[in-house]
Amino acid sequence: MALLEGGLIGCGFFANNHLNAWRDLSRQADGAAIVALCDRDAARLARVAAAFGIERTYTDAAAMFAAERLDFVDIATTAPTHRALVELAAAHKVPVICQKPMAPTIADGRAMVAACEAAGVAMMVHENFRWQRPIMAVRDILTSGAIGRPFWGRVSFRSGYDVISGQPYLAEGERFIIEDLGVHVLDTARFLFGEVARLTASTARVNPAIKGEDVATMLLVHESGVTSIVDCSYSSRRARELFPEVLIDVEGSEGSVQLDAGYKLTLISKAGAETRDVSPTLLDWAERPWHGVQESVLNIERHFVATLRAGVEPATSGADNLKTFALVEAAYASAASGKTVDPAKVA
Ligand code: NAD
Ligand code: 89V
Repeated sequence: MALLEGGLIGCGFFANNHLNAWRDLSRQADGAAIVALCDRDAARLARVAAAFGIERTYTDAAAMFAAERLDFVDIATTAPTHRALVELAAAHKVPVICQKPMAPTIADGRAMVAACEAAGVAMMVHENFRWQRPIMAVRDILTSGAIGRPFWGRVSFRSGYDVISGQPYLAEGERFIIEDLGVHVLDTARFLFGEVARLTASTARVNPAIKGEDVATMLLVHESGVTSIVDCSYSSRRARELFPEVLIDVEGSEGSVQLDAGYKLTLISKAGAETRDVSPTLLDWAERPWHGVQESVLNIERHFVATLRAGVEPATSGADNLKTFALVEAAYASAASGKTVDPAKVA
């Protein structure tokens, strides 16, 4: 079986993880390889191309699409460029995996999905948190029925980690934590508890050196009957720094499951109490504390390739991710108005 051949656009901070994971997948018979690289910063492009041994390079995405016959494109630029690049890929009938957040506005996100649908190409959003091993372990327990019918949950990310030093653009936007990190935890809540009927949010900016909010607390009422609390902070000074761990707590009619610090999972069910270590794998190119996120990049890319080969919709397709985007918009609207918002009514 031939490897699928892709191009990658955007050789910045996070792209190393994409490229390391693609290199792992190029060693699988049914995997994929990146054969062309693009970044508008020529020096950075040359550095990354040399590091990964990729010879075909472009400083202009349109030139890459014109010259290459790609099976897919991986877009690893920041959100303001996503719509134009996804529309370019659609115009060339090239399937896309595009980093989160999908776009600066939900209108842009809808246009991106429409462009790919009209072109008949797959579009997946690189929403990788639900591909983290510990989060998948919680979901497996919920779907197994071990805790009965879930009725309450909490998905929590609280950290004082200096994420701005690696990603300085995060300090500059009117929006910060809900758009950048909250999108992951809101997607995790959807993944675990299903679609959301109502959402209420409160936000704060604690760090004066950034423009947007760095703390958010959200109350979600899910269509399944679960009520969940989704909270995130980059201004938490705590005894133990947990970046980038997501902690999860779920209660059900027959038991409960908790994902605690240090990737410790505790299951209470009719069978009794059980504790498991659900630590992510430390891949040979990964480094702590990022290893869980890095493993999820490999998992999501593997899923994308499998769905392309099978011709089926990926789990976090563009259409699916619009539902998570609606939660982000609902959270900002609720925080601004002080009212509860129905995500289905987000304009
Ligand atoms: P970055 O600014 O470090 O890198 C972006 C790169 O894209 C830069 O090298 C820039 O020159 C290039 N670029 C921008 N527009 C371009 C264009 N039109 N054509 C060619 N090159 C272009 O950004 P980053 O921190 O690597 O983040 C990239 C994306 O990854 C963001 O959307 C961010 O939210 C996301 N991200 C996701 C995770 C995750 O866990 N899923 C983690 C970190 C970052
Ligand atoms: O950029 C991001 O997606 C961040 C993190 C660094 C935690 O992955 O949320």
